[in-house]
Amino acid sequence: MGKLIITAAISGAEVTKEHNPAIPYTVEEIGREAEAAYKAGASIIHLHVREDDGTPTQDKARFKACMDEILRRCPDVIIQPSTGGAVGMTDLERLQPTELGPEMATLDCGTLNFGGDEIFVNTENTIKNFGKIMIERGIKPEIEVFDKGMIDYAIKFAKQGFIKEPMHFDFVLGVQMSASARDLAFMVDSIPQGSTWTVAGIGRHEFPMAAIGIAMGGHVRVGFEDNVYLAKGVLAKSNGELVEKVVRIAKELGREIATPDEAREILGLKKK
Ligand code: KMH
Ligand code: ZN
Repeated sequence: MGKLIITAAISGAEVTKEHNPAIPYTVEEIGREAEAAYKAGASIIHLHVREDDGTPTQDKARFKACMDEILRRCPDVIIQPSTGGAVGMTDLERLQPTELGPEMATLDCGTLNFGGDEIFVNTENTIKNFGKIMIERGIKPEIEVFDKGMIDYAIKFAKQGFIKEPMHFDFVLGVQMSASARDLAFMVDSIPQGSTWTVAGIGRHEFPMAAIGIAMGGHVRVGFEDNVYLAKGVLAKSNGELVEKVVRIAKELGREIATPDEAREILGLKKK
């Protein structure tokens, strides 16, 4: 089996210091958490940024400050800004970090329920527009899929020229769709041959999904955005601890960890 790419979703937009005091808000905190994840074995940092008080923002200048700080500490890491941002943001707000020309960015391929009355809106036109802009700006999308229909959208929009192939998918299981081995196998079986994939299990599903994903030859995302616990009732002290746990599982299952440059090769990224 090939090497394992670990993505660390270090901050998210919804979790707060009330969930876990280690959630990073400031530029310094973001940099420190990215470094902890990178040193533990993460080759990709999936990035949301905040104001100092924790308010989620897609402000380009704030992204630039955070990305500069991350690259100062982890010069070769792959930074993958979110274009999802937080529920309720406009498309124009959400697209701001793509102006910085990152190697990757997320492309959410459908609308979904996001808890309570919240709906995370991604219309067909939004997806197509984001896809087109990413092609123009030379950014490899990570296709965020929260249920199987979003894979079908990605395939349809790739055929129409809005997404380049081979595609890289992130299966986010445990938000709208359930998270079981059967669910993951169904998703993997539904993507085009030659695609790459990562699994992000939400909450208590994080490590079971990681273990199954590693055994299946896929890649893994962990981090505070998805889960704040190291084990039941034990808050993680940093994203580094979550990545370390995945590295331990991978070692037991015989998967070596990819460096950022090895991850670039696997994903077909051009280093910028
Ligand atoms: N915060 C969610 C509304 C992404 O990063 O692209 C969107 C999200 C997905 O986290
Ligand atoms: Zn995200």
